[in-house]
Amino acid sequence: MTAMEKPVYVDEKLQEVKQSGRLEYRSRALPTWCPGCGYFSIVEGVTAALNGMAIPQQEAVVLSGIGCASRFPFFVSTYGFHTLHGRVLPVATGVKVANDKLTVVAIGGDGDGFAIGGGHLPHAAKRNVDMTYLLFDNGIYGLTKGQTSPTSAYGFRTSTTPYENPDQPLNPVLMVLSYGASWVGQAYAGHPDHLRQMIAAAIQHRGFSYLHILSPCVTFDKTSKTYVNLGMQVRDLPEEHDVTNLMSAMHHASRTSRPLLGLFYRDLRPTLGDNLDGLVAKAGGDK
Ligand SMILES: Cc1ncc(C[n+]2csc(CCOP(=O)(O)OP(=O)(O)O)c2C)c(N)n1
Ligand code: SF4
Repeated sequence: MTAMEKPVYVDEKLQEVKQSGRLEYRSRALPTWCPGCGYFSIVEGVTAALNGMAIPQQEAVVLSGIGCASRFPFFVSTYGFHTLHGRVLPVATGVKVANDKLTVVAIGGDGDGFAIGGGHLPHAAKRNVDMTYLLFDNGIYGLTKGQTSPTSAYGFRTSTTPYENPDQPLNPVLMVLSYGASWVGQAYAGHPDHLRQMIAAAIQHRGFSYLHILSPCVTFDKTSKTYVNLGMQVRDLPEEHDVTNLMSAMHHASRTSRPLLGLFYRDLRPTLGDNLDGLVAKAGGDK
């Protein structure tokens, strides 16, 4: 496979691999997340998507920041590692620039990606680095035992906001659309089939794909983004939504009381790798 071609997800391929008992991409390490954590369905989704796309294991790299979400690389048998808190995107960009053939998946939580790491996302998006960023949004800092995060709901009580969160939450999907990401989608850990399809579609996209995944923290959030509440709130993007229409995507993203699931926006344009190749050619060098 060359850097220009992207692997295609085929459901039959996944079923075939499952029946043969050769399911790859599962590491021997069992996830250490709390029972019921939404992240379990994300690891299933990523494993299934990579198997269904038949990406050679040695060509996949999964990187993360720090947090419960960021434990992820331990649970898949690809290359990969924890970077620093909030710093997954610059490291993932470096990996992709060093070897354009790799399928690069970056992972982090809402604290990792939108608090300490919030400055990196606009640059990865506008550069159109050919990689996938899976953002696990539980609206809380799970690993450090339940503090308010940038996506915590207004009025949410946590150890750092015992009298209610006085801040409005960020709107990550709207932000990433405005940053110029070339693929933006939203999924929910409680809808595993749709989640798997969205993960596969994000990885298949040639360019910077951002998948926002709503996922309950069952240990530190008993009242806000629970399975019951999210299950009642989420709904699909309207069928008539045109995924090439940025204004329509932003309009739908701004309606946050009922989070919409599906593909908001897709744009095919040169990636960072394409642009760097162009520069090398102009300078008269070899790739
Ligand atoms: C530089 C630095 N600052 C703070 C921390 C402490 N810390 C570790 S994880 C984390 C937040 C995790 O929240 P999130 O990214 O939402 O992931 P979750 O644990 O909810 O999956 C913080 C503040 C750290 N590890 N490094
Ligand atoms: S603390 Fe929350 S986010 Fe972390 S593993 Fe447990 S349920 Fe999941």
